[in-house]
Amino acid sequence: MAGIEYKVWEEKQIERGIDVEKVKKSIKEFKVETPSWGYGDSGTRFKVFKQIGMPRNIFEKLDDAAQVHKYTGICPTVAIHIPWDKTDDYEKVKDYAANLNLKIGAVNPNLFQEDEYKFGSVCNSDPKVRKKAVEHMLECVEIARKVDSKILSLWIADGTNYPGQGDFRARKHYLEESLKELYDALDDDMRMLIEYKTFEPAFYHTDIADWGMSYTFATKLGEKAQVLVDIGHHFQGANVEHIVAFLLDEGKIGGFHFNNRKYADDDLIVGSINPYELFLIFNELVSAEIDPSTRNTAKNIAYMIDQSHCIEPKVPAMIQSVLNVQTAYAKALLVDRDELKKAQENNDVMRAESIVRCAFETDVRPLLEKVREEMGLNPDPMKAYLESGYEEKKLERGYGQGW
Ligand code: PSV
Ligand code: MN
Repeated sequence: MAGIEYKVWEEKQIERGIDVEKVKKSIKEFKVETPSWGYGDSGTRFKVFKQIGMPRNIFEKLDDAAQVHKYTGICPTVAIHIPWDKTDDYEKVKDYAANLNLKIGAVNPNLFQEDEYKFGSVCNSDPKVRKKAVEHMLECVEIARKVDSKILSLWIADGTNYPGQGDFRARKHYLEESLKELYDALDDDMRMLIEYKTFEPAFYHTDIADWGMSYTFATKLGEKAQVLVDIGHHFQGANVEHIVAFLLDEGKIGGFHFNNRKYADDDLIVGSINPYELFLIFNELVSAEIDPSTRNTAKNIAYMIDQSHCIEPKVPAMIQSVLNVQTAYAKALLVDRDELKKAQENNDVMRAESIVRCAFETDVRPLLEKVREEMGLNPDPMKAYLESGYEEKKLERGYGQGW
């Protein structure tokens, strides 16, 4: 059935001048990381609803991540968060992952959960606290070496709640000094990604509030430092695709975190609230993949789902997220780039807008089913997973570890 539909679909795209084989190749090459913390219990400050069958340790988180990779075929790496995933044998973690056909991806230091960090970690006015935070980041570099990861992913939760509480410029200097220590400890083939967030957990100011600040820190540090964009970390109405395009052009975007939000950093399933925004972000990414001047940067972006699900069953929520990301990417590959360029050069506003929207409105399900078949996967990953019995088997674990 999918085959017949696909033939019709393919003919239509070829008529439009789309190189379908090239599109399929790009979809097969596209990979997205999943986070270890997306598989355990999570919640809000009001309540963590415990689910039965949650992982009790990093190994069981990897078991769950392996299911996502098994059915989607595009999630071969898993990000870890220290100390949530702390263990005394990282070799074992690496080998365990390898046996599941996985690798460890970004290593995330945790600079927000110790009591000492009440007034900040690397921006704290107390040098002892800053030292502790830097040592933790250096420990994460060691861990990255052990698990063979090349990426340190930094989200600094520091900020203040009231005017006058902190000295903005002093805190900026503390941050620069701390990041420099981390930067100097990186191996030549490692990168550090600097994430920004406009708000939360601090409410008056955050020390890395937007992409311009991340960009400034990364630029001062050097080539191994890049900006990480997380969809949920902007003010309402921010044009995330423009930020992405700008950073691509500067060769300074190194990571991207997917999620969706309605009001704040809600960690909803990516593409569930604003699929058009997701598509427009991919539109910029694909356009940069084709352009020789930005291709290298675009091809080296570490893509990751960054969602801690509250009420959703974790593995299905992750599979759905991955499928939504893949769908947006596939649609962006169908934008008629030559026609769009012509329309832009002619200032043909209506035509340009309709070319972009037309790709978004294209049903890519026949294409994705075909690609999955060619990858040896079930064309319907969600159904295949739900029928596999894994969700039921997971219940034998009882209650889990939390993050
Ligand atoms: C908190 O906002 C956050 O979601 C950041 O985006 C980090 O990437 C993640 O947690 C893990 O620390
Ligand atoms: Mn993030």
